[in-house]
Amino acid sequence: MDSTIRQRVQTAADAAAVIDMHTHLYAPAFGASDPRMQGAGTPLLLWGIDELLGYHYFVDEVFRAARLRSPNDALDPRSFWTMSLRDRADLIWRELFVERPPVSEACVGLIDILVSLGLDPDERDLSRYRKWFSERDLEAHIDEVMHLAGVRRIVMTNEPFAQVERAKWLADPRALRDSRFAPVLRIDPIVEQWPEACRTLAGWGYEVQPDLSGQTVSEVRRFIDEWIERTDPVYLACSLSPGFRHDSESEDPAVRSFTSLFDTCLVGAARDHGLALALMIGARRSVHPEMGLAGDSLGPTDNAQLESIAHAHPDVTFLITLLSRENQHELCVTARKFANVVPFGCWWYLNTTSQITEITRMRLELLGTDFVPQHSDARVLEQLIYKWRQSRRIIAACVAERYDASQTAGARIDDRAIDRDMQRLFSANFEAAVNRAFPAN
Ligand code: FIX
Ligand code: ZN
Repeated sequence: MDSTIRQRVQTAADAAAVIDMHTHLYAPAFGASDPRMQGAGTPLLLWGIDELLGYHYFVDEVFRAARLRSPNDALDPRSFWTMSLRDRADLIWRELFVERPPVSEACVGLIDILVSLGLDPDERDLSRYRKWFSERDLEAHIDEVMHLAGVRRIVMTNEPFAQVERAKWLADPRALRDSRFAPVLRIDPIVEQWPEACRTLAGWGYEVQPDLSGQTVSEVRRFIDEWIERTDPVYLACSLSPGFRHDSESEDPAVRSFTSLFDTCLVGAARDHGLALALMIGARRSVHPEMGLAGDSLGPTDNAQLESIAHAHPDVTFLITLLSRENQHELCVTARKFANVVPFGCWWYLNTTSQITEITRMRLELLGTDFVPQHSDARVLEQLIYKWRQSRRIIAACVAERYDASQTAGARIDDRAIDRDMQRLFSANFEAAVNRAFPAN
């Protein structure tokens, strides 16, 4: 490949400020963890070495590592969760970073974070890191992390069914505003756990019935409308299990009720408020319940369901990410058929070097540059650094390959076009999909 094109694309990618369209990070006003308190309270914005090591991507890794290293003394999930965050972090550091070289994607990512922050990644224990983080000023630290990651907006995942978060929004929504963070209204329980959501909504005073009779559908809409008003989200979101079925004629009452709530309440609200709807499909939750957040697995979904949704609602934009590798090619084809489908990100188990490379190549070949190549899904602030450095590098390399092919065929690619494409991939395609501009802070 022409090495100058590779360099030109990397330079443009490095200069492009990212809108990170899906994270689990929160503005500090929601309550932040305190590196000096190691896990006390129920903070929403997580940061610091103990939270980084407590990340659920390390939790499943540490169980495997500990068992293979010492089969007769395997770690038990129940006792693991009775340990303090600090003790869990010590254990994970020892097993995954001291006893062996860090190799997995998440392990290499943590090394990248430490080095980027100017720390020596070769410490035997965490004391120096703990001291370093405890001396940071959170506000300045957020700015520095965003600068290192090249991120100009962090899109949150705001969940009105989560008690701690709900209380914050009910108390004072204006106090939660922070120009670095953008809200998203995520309402999985309405479609994924309707009987339970129905009880909760009834407890909050909405006139809802499990069989959707009476005022139920309009009351669910009232709930969503109120939360749109309260949060001013940049899009609506929900996650669906891989086996979801969208069929208003189904003989299965649960499928009919899902379809009715989905079409009337979620899509209806998106349409009426001019919002895009993001669907994150494919997580099989709690296959190993004792593992907590690390207990979720995945499965392939039936793309025909997605196509029926996209066809039924041509006036609504659907931002789609699928968790199973097996679904990625089909999603590109679905997006070619339905311009209201915008594939985004390489989600969770796909956020690895090999999978980002494979998926981004495929998307560029089938969709040109009309998609949103990545989101970080960061749960701990500093993860923005490694997730975006790595994705930027891979996405730039994949785009450079396509320019190289284009040049070989005879096209001329100038620097302005490269800059424009990088802007589109890292921010403008998302802005177009949600029909909103996010000026630099
Ligand atoms: O549903 C989601 O948004 C998932 O991304 C998370 O629930 C998951 O735990 C995660 O953090 C994946 O990266
Ligand atoms: Zn997520």
